[in-house]
Amino acid sequence: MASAAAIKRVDSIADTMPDALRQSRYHMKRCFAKYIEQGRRIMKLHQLMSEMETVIDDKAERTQVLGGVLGYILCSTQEAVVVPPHVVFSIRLNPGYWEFVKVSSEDLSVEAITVRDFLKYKEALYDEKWSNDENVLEVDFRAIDFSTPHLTLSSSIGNGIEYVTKFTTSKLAGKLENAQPLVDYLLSLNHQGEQLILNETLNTASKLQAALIVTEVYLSTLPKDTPFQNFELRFKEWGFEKGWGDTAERTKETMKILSEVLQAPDPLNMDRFFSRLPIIFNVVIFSPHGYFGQADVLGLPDTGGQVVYILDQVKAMEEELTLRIKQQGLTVKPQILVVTRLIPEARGTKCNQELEPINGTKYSNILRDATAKILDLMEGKPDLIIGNYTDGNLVASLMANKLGITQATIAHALEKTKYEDSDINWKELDPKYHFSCQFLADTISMNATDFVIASTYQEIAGSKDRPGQYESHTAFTLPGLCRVVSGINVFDPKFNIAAPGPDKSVYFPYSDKQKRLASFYPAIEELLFSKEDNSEHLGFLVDRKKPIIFSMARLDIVKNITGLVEWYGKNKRLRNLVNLVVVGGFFDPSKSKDREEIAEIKKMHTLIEKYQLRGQIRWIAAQTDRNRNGELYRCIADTRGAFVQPALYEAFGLTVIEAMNCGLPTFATNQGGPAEIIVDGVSGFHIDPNNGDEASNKIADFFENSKTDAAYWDRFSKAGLQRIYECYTWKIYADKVLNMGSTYTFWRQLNKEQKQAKQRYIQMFFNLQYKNLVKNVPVPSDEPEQPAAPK
Ligand code: UDP
Ligand code: LCN
Repeated sequence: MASAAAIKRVDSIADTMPDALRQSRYHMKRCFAKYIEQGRRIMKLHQLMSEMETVIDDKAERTQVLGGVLGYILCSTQEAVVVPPHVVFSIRLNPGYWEFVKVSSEDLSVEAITVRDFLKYKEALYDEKWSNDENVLEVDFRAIDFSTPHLTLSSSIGNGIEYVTKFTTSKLAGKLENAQPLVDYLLSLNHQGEQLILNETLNTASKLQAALIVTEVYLSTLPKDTPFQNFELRFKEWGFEKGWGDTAERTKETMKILSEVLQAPDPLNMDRFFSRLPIIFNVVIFSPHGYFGQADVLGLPDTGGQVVYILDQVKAMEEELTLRIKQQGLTVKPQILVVTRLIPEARGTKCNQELEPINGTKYSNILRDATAKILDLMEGKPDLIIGNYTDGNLVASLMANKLGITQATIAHALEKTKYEDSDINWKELDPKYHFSCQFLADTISMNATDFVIASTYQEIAGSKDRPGQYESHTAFTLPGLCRVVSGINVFDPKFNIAAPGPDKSVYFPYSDKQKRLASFYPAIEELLFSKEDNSEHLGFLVDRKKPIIFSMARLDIVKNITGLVEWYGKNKRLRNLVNLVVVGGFFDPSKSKDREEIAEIKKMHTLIEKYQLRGQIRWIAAQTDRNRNGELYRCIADTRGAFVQPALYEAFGLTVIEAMNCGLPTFATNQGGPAEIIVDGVSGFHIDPNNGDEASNKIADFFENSKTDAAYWDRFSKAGLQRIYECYTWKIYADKVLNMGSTYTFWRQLNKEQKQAKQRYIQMFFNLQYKNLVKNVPVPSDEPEQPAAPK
């Protein structure tokens, strides 16, 4: 394959493709003739390639054709629309960079076309009349994005806060007066009406600069640990209020950082200064999806990793907020409210309680009600609103706009990329999944929000070969409804990566012998090895000396637990080496109300019979006790086993980091977040869920190597742990997210006009289009469920 170097960044595809086609003119003419043979259709890359293979059947010739620029362009193609005599390509050379060209199969001429034209060709295959209508609704968020600076390098995507700090710095640079917006912002800081940091005495940059110099000298005369209260009154007279620090030393440091910023703004000091400012005290987190509770909910419909993520996130943020507020010298108590649905029929959970304190926190609660109650409980407005998943993000956007508060969104998983052609096919899928509402709600909230928290780079901008989840909202079309020519720009500096971590008190290494929860051993022994089937487990393990390969997930199609069972069933070598234990769903399909789950339960039974797996497999029903689950991972590690996450697509994959933090060598899908969590062959292994033979042989190789070399297993166990310590901890997360909260609160202030313009556009779209669309979604009842769009 040709390298990227063959195409210079300045050249467009329309510039380079004609020459490339000319060089293989004979083969290309035949290839394009083949492509148009079947008439109008959409072709994906694998179809383009396999039809090319039938035309150029000589491998050496094919390699030669694909070896040049042409190969590079073709392999970067995401899809092609065949409209004889033309083939229209959408090409993505780099994450975030798309080009569209129209190639004539007759003379191989190439014409650059716009994204709008590309979408029109595509949608015309589904609804030609609508597509040709000049007056269809076009959504174009780029048109109102007139002043926010954007990134240009694919490699910078996801580092938004770093660039926002740089952009802010340059806005404030130059003359001292340019720093006035910062002074105004500092003057606006308060907690429930009590002024913080500055008062009106210091209302200009020059007054502030002079006062800081004098005050720093004064602070140098005090013992370092002098409490702020000792000089509070004198400070007030000079124009300084509380919030700089708890001691003379910390106050002096913070002042020094601000002096540096005023002298010559630089991103490093700017970032340090904002991380110290008292901006965030009260946070509201929206999570209306599924059953939000602290016990007995995991495994209920729509209730998976998000709930785990949010509860762990609250603990980490409360801890970090408490520390920061103390260091700011304030006595305020932080408050975090998780707002969710109150479910009267709560299935034995606490989801019918209006207010429930969050375990492991002092000041955080779950609230199952809305705005007025929030203002009441917090005794004022929150400082930051965080949305979760489509519904939570939309509600958060509405409330943040209403109250004028900084907003963050967390997708966990966007659904659009999980189902091929889900946009263009929306009419067919809507009765089941309501994707039209979901994709537009996602697009609204990702535009409305001040910053986006993503777990991985791939979530935003994908990888070299696969577009990111957010990136798939750049342009799409819902024929008959609207054409989104610019949905989101992944180069917007609002995108940030802050990955979650495992709860270390629950998922700790198997080798931490003193911490192990021995009280669970009898139950786990029963769960894994007892001989009789019951309502909690099915199947048994004859040879208990073998290591165990383990997987645990909701029993959704996309989780592919049945795929793993089939790979195992087919691979004799693997079956000889290890036993298989899977946790997921339950055994009686008539008890499920979820179509996908029912199908998967039936498939599990069929596979166990088909491959005669009894004696080598243990299927355990969904588990809700996190502490026992932690011990279960560790007991699997005791067998010197491994964790396997075989999903067809996984947005992030909490089980992957939980297993790794228990010291369990981990094999995880290369489709989605796990591809980034694990460095293949170093901290674990990637497996291709679409190539079961290769995946099961990779796992078998690992166990063969571990058999001949005992250190081999240990190496991967330790490297997995190391990876989590370095990159996936809630401490790193909370620190990053609170810094974002502070920085983007100032940023939205600096870009007020732009923000307002966008908000007006969003409101119009929401009121005229979205509200009508939502009316078509039936109110859920307790009837058999539509399969929830997976979480
Ligand atoms: N989980 C669980 N019991 C189960 C299945 C899953 O406790 O039977 C937990 C698992 O430990 C993890 C979360 O649910 O914390 C699943 O999160 P993940 O990100 O892997 O997938 P999601 O369900 O969010 O798609
Ligand atoms: C939703 C998913 O699908 C998972 O991949 C994530 O790990 C989980 O949410 C937490 O963000």
